Amino acid sequence: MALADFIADLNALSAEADASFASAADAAALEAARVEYLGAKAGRLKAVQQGLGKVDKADKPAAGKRFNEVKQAIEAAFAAAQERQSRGAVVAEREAFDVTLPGRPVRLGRLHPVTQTIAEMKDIMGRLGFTAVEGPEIEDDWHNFEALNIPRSHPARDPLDNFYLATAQLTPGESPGAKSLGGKPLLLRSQTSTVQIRVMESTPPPVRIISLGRVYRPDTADATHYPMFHQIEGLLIDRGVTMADLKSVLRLFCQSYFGSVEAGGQDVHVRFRPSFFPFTEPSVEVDMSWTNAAGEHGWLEMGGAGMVDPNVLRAVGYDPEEVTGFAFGLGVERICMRQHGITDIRALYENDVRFLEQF
Ligand code: FA5
Repeated sequence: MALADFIADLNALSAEADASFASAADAAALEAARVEYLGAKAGRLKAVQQGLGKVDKADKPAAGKRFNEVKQAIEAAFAAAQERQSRGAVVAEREAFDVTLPGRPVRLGRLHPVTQTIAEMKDIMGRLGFTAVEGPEIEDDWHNFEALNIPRSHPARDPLDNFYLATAQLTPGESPGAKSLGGKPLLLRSQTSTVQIRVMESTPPPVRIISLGRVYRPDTADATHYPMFHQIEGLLIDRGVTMADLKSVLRLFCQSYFGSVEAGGQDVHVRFRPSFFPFTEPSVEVDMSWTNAAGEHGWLEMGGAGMVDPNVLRAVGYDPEEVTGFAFGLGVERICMRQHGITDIRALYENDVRFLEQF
């Protein structure tokens, strides 16, 4: 067989294959064309290859080279046709999009019940003239204990009752707070009373603030305790402040928070029970009366309060002969639970959307 004839056959086949791939209407037609031209057993390229054996010996290298070129060209034409088809399928799908279909509704999230309670508390206390301030959750023992009149020997400072941090890891420069601490022990604050000290250290009297935030204690979790919880701290310092002011503010706070919801317009009462806190003198436990939907009456323990101890005023540079003040610290979760009838504090932190979306 002459080389020219062999090459003419190859060129003709290549042109036919190109046309065939280009005109294949769908994936099935393209596949049929592929089998016709490139099929391993009975493909037409295979048939032309058999002619290679009949080409004159001297022409064989040139014939073989041309054969390989054409084979690659046909394979490339097939791949290109396949690519065109799949791109076309995507476009077709996009064009099939029905713009008249109703959209998928976006599910709105909502604030966590504790966050809602905090916002309501800030709102009520704001109306009573208290400014909300923040304090750090990692504290030194000066603000968490020492300045609050809790001496080194006090059992409240026991490592087993607090989350101390390994201060050795906090070399100066590693954390913004560490530098000024001079290697003093650090802990996750166990109460928001720390913020009283921070505010008084940086502000001359009069002071009228609240602080709401997380505190941490190694308490075993049960229906009313959690190792992380929130407190609302209140502090009022001025000339001539008395326990009567404390009681009035707490009663107004409780009445605003619960009055319309639980008591159905009934008066809300606040009860003080004698207690002890190193940073207040005298100190009290604060209870609030409540009536539930079934008309049952009871007392809810809210937290601690008292008149700021003169030692604390002195520690921050105030003159206890000049000014007096009161402070209180209430558990936010307990109040939130009472409002919504939640009976187990753990439910607030299990992140079960079926529970949380009810509030
Ligand atoms: C204090 O933390 C004082 N700092 C309160 C205070 C402030 C007194 C200012 C005087 C002046 P106490 O440890 O009792 O007090 O905690 C206050 C409230 O936090 C409790 O009444 C309770 O409502 C809540 N509480 C305490 N431990 C937990 C806990 N593990 N889980 C949830 N709530 C808690």
